Amino acid sequence: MRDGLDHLMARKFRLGQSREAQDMDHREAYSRERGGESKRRQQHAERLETGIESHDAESQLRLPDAGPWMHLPEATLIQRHSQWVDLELADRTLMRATLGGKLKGVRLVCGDRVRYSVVPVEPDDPRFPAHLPVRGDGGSPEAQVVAVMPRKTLLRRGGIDDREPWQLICANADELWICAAVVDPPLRPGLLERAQVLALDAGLTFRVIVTKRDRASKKDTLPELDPLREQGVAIHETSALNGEGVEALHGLLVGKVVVLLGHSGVGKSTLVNALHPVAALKTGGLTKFGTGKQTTTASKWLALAGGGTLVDTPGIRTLSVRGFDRSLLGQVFREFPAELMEDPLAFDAGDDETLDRLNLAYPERLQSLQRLWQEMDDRNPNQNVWR
Ligand SMILES: Nc1nc2c(ncn2[C@@H]2O[C@H](COP(=O)(O)OP(=O)(O)OP(=O)(O)O)[C@@H](O)[C@H]2O)c(=O)[nH]1
Ligand SMILES: [Mg+2]
Repeated sequence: MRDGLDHLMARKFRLGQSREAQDMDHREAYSRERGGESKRRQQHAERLETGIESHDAESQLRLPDAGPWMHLPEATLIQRHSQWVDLELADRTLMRATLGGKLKGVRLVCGDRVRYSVVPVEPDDPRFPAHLPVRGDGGSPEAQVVAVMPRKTLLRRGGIDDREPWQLICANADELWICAAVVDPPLRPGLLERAQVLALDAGLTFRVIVTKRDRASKKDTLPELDPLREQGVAIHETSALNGEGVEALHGLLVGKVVVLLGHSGVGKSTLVNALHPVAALKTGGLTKFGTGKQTTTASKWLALAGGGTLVDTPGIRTLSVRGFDRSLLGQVFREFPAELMEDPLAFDAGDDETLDRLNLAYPERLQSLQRLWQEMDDRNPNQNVWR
């Protein structure tokens, strides 16, 4: 230490600098460094903006190799919590687990098939409160998830900016059922098209479930569904209250993993309870504005006695399609002519002459197409650097 100080003093002396001069040096060096850093930030932002550099959004979805852990038992992740996850084991019992260090930075999602090892936990471990369902004789054997198996499918939605390019909804599902109430809450424009994009991207069968049929006369239908009906999308009219159409859904569920998606208050959890009374999920009423109350707060995987699986999800306001491939839109807006699908933004959706010339069956869908087209390419680079 002494040597080091001597060395510094000697150096200072050699340089012949006063303390003041040295302080000046430091300040200058500091501001030069700061200047360099902000320049680097600026250059980085420019590179992102011009597309020279891009965030590898897919890298966030990559899973570490599960190979070394294949000797461990496999389970399904049925619900995520902030600190732990709930697993359903092969014998259908539940177990609470933490995530192993190897999975740091890996985003797990409801429906993931994981490998776990059983670990003894201290009874006072706050991550395992005593009132939680514990498997076995109450001796608190719990688990640690150490690996995630490759996903058969991955249902995801676009994130807000490049720091979180994807928000994961469910892994290993087969079908996406979008729920829409025939009356309250109203269907937001674009929700159906967006859900269709998500289903196409994940390779899931897409169905529409119209709920609360008992609250409207047979004549009342959702006009937004007409284009989908023409495309041959399956639309199922149901009422969880009087059981209409519920039995038919049982048949569709056999051997399938189905994700229910829709606005808050459309009756997703009520439908799950009708199909699977054991679930006894909490359901909520509607606000005075006819919107839902965000009753369900986390996705939950529910294996049915009949062999299928339902995944109940929290209500959504909208679904971002940021980052999805524009070629998917060709299948969603199938009725539109090819010239329109090449560059939808080249057409003025507010111009009657253009609309007459294009002779569209559902001209109101042009605006929706344009919005989705733009959103898919929305890079929002300024939010993704250094925050
Ligand atoms: N009349 C009628 N009401 C229904 C039906 N299904 C659901 N509801 C009512 O709609 C309200 C909302 O139902 P939930 O099942 O909590 O809706 P949710 O979609 O799960 O809502 P979030 O969990 O907030 O996303 C409740 O008051 C239900 O009783 C139905 O088929 N008929
Ligand atoms: Mg719910």
